[in-house]
Amino acid sequence: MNFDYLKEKDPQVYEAIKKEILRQRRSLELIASENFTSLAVIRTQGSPLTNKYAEGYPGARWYGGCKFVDEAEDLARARAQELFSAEHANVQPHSGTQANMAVMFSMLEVSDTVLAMDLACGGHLSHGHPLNFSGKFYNIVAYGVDKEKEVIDYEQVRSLAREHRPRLIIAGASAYPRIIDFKKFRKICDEVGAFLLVDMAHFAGLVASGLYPNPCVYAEFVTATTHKTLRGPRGGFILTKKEFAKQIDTSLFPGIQGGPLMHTIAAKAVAFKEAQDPEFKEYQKRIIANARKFSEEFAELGLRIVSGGTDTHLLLVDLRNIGITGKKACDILEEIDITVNKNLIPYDPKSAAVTSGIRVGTPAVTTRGIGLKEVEDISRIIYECLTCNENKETLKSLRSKVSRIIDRFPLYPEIEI
Ligand code: DSN
Repeated sequence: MNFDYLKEKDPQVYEAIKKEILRQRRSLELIASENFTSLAVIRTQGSPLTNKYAEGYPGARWYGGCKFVDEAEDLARARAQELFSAEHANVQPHSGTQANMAVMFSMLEVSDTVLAMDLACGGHLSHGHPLNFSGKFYNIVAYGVDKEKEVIDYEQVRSLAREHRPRLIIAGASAYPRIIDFKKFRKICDEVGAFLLVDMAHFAGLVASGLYPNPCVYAEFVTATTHKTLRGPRGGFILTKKEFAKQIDTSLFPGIQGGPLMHTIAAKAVAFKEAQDPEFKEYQKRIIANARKFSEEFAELGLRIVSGGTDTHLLLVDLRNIGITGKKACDILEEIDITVNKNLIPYDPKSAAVTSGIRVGTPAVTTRGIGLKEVEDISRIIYECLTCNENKETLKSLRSKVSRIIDRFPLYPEIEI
């Protein structure tokens, strides 16, 4: 696979793509929400399916000529339903946020109350940030984590639910390292007559592999993205019970989206098939094992891990005892070609732009083949980088160490650039 045609036709865009491929190759990617898709997914996304307008759903489109994109979307829907034992799938959301928006627009009136996880404790932008549609349209009440244990305080969720009587409760987060007890959420919802929405964007791959409880058993609505642990193309999807299928489909189109991205939907179908392969489960197990190893190694080096560890693909590291902010850590690590993101830790005294912590995730490095031995080495490299007072010589030597690790795990060797 190469980009020679583009090099000739549009050298500027070619250069941007080339530099990004090289950056991905030479970096240790530890952003928990990122991953490297298969070439099959990349090729499908780059196919002429991008040309087709297909507003509507298979068998009921507004345009002619949809016979074959219908086949692709039917495959994606059927595979998603099978993978997650769901009654109905909508694979058209362009992103996780739009999946959440479609659910909220279908079930809520403006100003209705929604109970969701506090962003400062790991919740997501589209679960009620004041600048997001969710925070603007709805009355958001936030639950957090227990201050000491740093895990969801289900008693607090219950008591807030009883006090505020939300129409919708959201479970799911973008920076929560522990398994969420959906059964408890279901019970609380039933007690107060609320719908349950589980946003499984981060852990969808773990759910598909049976390594995380399946929220479809408990929730009326489950939303996700396809590009995180699930390792598919960038996009979203919604799973729901049959009784809500029509409402959800209508809420997404014509409600909030126009023409679906048929090339991406076809690529989602490819990813769902890949996730059905037994090897995918082994891969997901390695993701968790690598995250646990990071957590153990960091703890041994004296760093504090939020909630004391992880059950998933990510961990939060509190950097306060080494006197460095999340923002600074993120910047210095980038100098040695390690990518993470700064992240608030629960009850963080610092702002979201600075933070006291970083979030470390293992889906992408695990895709490259990195295992426990390398994680041990990388943990030490990270620790040394964060504690070397930006010593230029040390950073140079650490960058070489990163490069030597990376060289053993080539990324997209099939792509000539
Ligand atoms: N931005 C994603 C993340 O990093 O978790 C969530 O949408």
